[in-house]
Amino acid sequence: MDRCARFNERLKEAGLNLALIYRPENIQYLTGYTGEGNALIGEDKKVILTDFRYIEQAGRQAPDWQVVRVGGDVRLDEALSMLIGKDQSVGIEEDYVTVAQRRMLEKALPGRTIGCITGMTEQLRRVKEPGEIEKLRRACQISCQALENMLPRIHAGMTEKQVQVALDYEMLNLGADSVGFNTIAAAGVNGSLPHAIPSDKVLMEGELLTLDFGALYQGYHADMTRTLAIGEISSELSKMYEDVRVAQQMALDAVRSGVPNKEVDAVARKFLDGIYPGAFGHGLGHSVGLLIHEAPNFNTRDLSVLEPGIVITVEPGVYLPGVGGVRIEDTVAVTEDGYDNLVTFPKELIHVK
Ligand SMILES: [Mn+2]
Repeated sequence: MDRCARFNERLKEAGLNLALIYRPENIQYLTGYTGEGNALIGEDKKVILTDFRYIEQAGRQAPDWQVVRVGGDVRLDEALSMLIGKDQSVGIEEDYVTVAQRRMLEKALPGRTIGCITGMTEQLRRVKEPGEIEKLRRACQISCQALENMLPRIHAGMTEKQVQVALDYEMLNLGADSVGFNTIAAAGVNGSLPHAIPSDKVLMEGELLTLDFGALYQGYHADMTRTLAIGEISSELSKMYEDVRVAQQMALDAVRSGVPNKEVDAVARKFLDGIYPGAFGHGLGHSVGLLIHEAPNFNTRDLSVLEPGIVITVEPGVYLPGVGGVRIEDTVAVTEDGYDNLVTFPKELIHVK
């Protein structure tokens, strides 16, 4: 069954005739179209509503969808009042649509029921199709190759920002559509900030350098982290690296279909909390796809169970203020009896000059 058919089945179960989609990534998932606008979907309806700038693009990317031009002479509310029957109900993503947009709909669609489809498309997006996994694999390959290419150029004396630019350049040069998110390059004491913003700080001998980055490829996000050593580092930092590497491997070993997500988180957490109490303060991982952060997650609260086709990160870390930090992250596709690691870059500690 194709995505639209599966979506329509859920829509029917929710007792709704139509859904008006606002989230760009959900529009892309259901239609293939990546521009601005809305999608209206139902049993006998596949309509993309957009303005002049995107009419041709929508036709190319979503050939079996009707494209309705809005803007200019035709307002969105007028188009919707014609497309949605007086006796029909329509669902919207209540967690995304603004109050103003909802008021517009209520005014444009008198008498129609406006229902909620929050999470309906996201539910379908949890398990990736083989074609999606291959796009994620390509995104990860580009990211791994980018790091390999720029590794010989990393050295003490350059700044975090210079590292970021070099890594981003390599990803784009290797065919990434763009970077999937702002690259993190955090050296020395900045490494204790899990989401550090690259600064003018100069890399120094004896420091760790955490690189968290990922290419965007055909809409799909890679996510990987490696921590490198600048020259020789203290035994304290070496041990910290090794402990995180062991925790990451323990978590990977726990990944397989049927395992509760929070159990995978617990494996790494128990190990790291035993050595560095409170120093691993974030979840072990998150799914990736059309967004960099998707459900399900590896954390203490996620109640779901792993299934084949879930693509999720495994990224334990230790963060010690004033000392630094280590994080190691792979993106893996869950399989029946384990996982397929989409990130192939080695994890033995690499010392750069
Ligand atoms: Mn991540």
